[in-house]
Amino acid sequence: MNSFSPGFQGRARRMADKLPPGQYPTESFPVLSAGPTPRVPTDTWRFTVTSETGGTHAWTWDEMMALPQQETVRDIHCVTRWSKFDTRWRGVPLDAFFEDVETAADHVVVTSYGGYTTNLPLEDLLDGRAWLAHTYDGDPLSPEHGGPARLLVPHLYFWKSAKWVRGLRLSHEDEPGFWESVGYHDYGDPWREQRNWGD
Ligand SMILES: Nc1nc2c(c(=O)[nH]1)N[C@H]1C(S)=C(S)[C@@H](COP(=O)(O)O)O[C@H]1N2
Ligand SMILES: [Mo]
Repeated sequence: MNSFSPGFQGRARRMADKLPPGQYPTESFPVLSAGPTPRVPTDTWRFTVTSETGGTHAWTWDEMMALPQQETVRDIHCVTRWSKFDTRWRGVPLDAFFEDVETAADHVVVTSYGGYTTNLPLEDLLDGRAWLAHTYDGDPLSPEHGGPARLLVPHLYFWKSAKWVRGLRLSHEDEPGFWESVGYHDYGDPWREQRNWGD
């Protein structure tokens, strides 16, 4: 008897198709934080979108939770080479926060409680490609993984998914964030292996 059933090979092939170059799959959920874990109570939590002209929109926790919620199951890819398949999140697609925002800017700097920043093209946050996530695998997102709420931008390396997210600042200029200013790739597409400057 063949030691690999067709079912196993089919599953292995599907897994390989899900794995970007240079990555390995993991079942665990590593914690990667550049500093201490901030504790952000939901009663003082705010999420703000600031346009390039300085206009600000802000949401309290309750206002954010009253927006249309979505569950999404995604693969995530860390530049330190682990990938985790089929992670299950609940949160608000970022499109909802831009409904009343007038902007001509193309770039966003994401800011976090604790001081972390990361930069993205605005279009990568829209059209259902990014979420403000507050629930992981059915439970409130733990502080270590960015609770009460983090960004989820699964199509880019996971350093773009800012934990303890506080706001988005729109800009005409592309301003590098925390990791991008010390050598990480400006965009960070895992399928093109954009790990570092010049990749
Ligand atoms: N605020 C903040 N967000 C962050 C980080 C961080 O240090 N601070 N690390 C980034 C990196 S490098 C990765 S790989 C992921 C890790 O998320 P996890 O700890 O939930 O696995 O968060 C990203 N978001
Ligand atoms: Mo990372």
